Amino acid sequence: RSRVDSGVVDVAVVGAGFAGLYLLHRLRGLGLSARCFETAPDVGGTWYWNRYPGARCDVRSVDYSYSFDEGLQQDWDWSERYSAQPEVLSYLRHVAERFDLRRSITFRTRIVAAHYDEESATWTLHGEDGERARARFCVMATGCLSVPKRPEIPGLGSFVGAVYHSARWPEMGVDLAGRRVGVFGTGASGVQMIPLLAEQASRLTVFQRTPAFSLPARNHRLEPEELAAVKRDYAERRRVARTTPSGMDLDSNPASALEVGPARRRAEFARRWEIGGFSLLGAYADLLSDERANGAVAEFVRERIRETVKDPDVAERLCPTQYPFGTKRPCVDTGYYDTFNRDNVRLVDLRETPVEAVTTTGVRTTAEHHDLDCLVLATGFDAMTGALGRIDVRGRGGEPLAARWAAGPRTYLGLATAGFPNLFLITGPGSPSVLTNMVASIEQHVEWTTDCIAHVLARGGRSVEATERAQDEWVAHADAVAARTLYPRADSWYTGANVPGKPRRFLPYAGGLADYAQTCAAVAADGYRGFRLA
Ligand code: NA7
Repeated sequence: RSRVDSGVVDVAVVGAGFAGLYLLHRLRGLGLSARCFETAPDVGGTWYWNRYPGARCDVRSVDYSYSFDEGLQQDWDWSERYSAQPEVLSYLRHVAERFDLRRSITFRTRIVAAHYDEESATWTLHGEDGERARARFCVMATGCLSVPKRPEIPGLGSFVGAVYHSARWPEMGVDLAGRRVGVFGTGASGVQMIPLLAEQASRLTVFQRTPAFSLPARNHRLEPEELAAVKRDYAERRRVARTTPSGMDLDSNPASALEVGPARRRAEFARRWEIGGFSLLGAYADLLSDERANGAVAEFVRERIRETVKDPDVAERLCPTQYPFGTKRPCVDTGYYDTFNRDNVRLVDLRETPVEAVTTTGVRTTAEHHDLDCLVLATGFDAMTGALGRIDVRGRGGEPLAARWAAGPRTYLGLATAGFPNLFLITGPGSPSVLTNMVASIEQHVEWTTDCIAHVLARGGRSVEATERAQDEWVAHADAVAARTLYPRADSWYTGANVPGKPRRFLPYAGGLADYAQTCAAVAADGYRGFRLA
């Protein structure tokens, strides 16, 4: 904190996760001064906070990593196909050391306000403890899943045992041996931790509101030969990834699922189920746009659940039917469905027996009282807009961002928003980000944003701002693209439906990373079309 610069830097960056770290590196390379502010005492962002048992990436580590530096990708050895949180965090610490980034980061500083002053064309950032910093540009690298969401359950505060949220898991870990544990949430976090909680707890009660579609990770240690093969061809692998909608090579089949008969379709689904991870998503081009194609893959997954879970009643309750397959990001698990064959695990279906209240000693549903020693909340996040919404951002004329976005966020390309000059968002609403390999999206955003800033400064410009018109067009385009898919049908954090009172909008851009990146490049090549440069 003592190192807060009282002068004006070129760029202020908020957040020191994957996005913030690369921003610092790139800005330095462009000869610009930058200061980054981070709430946590260390780098890592989402990988700093999410320490729950089983936390790991759902994109292969060799792809869920920076591509910008050949030396880095050659030197770093991932130990597993999907690395666990401690390894991803070590990687980000390594990146911070390797590129000497820590000296530009002010840790333990939560930014609570960012105000633009038109006269000086600068942003002033305010920290929670009175810190102040001024910068010509402000880049929000605040993350899409960084504000944990607790469930609205009456009595939660009265529970006498410990309550842990997945995204605020204690650094020391938690000893659950011999304890009766209840877990709320069967999204990605719940699905990853439930098998491990079941191994530790004397009894595990899973309170499920909506079942997830979960795909087998087929996680394994990466043998030296496998890793060497990736590294031999790393540049090409990255190049191919950048041509895909998801920022990772899923060996996507351009054909429709309806072009082939049921037997061939099933064989293709089965082949990809064996490969594991998101491979199934690439089976046919219309899985996320055609109801019948989607119905076929959804039923295939439900068959795998019924095949794995021995009690048919439990299996049926674990089968998702409430939303199309893939319209919530599928989970990638190790042993999730098998866990429900254990004697010490019980599934409570909250659609049948809703929770009435958390009591001092457990959870009371409409059917019974469950005595518990400890509660785990894997109940997700106020996603995509949550972190930004907690900062008092004011643009031209002192206008608050919250007012502008009262009916839902509006951006141009997910990167900028009209009325807020010199403000950029990394993986903001209206960008493909959360539908893709996040690191690939982050790299594209960081490169575009820093190039734009460098362009403005090189021309002696003071400010750059998205026009209302370009923003309206982008929002209309993003809505039209989403409407051609099944995505908007799910109640999820993609639509804001998991946060009471949040306006319902499909938040990410469903047009895919490759096409989106091309659009962004064309905008830049056209002299930053849709932006007003002053
Ligand atoms: P998610 O995917 O938002 O999952 C949250 C889960 O918590 C989901 O199953 C919710 O059920 C459940 N939930 C939320 N509130 C309640 C209440 N009040 N009662 C019962 N159950 C509740 O968050 P995750 O952390 O798992 O994953 C987020 C992303 O991180 C993931 O998509 C990956 O990209 C990485 P619901 O579906 O709302 O009925």
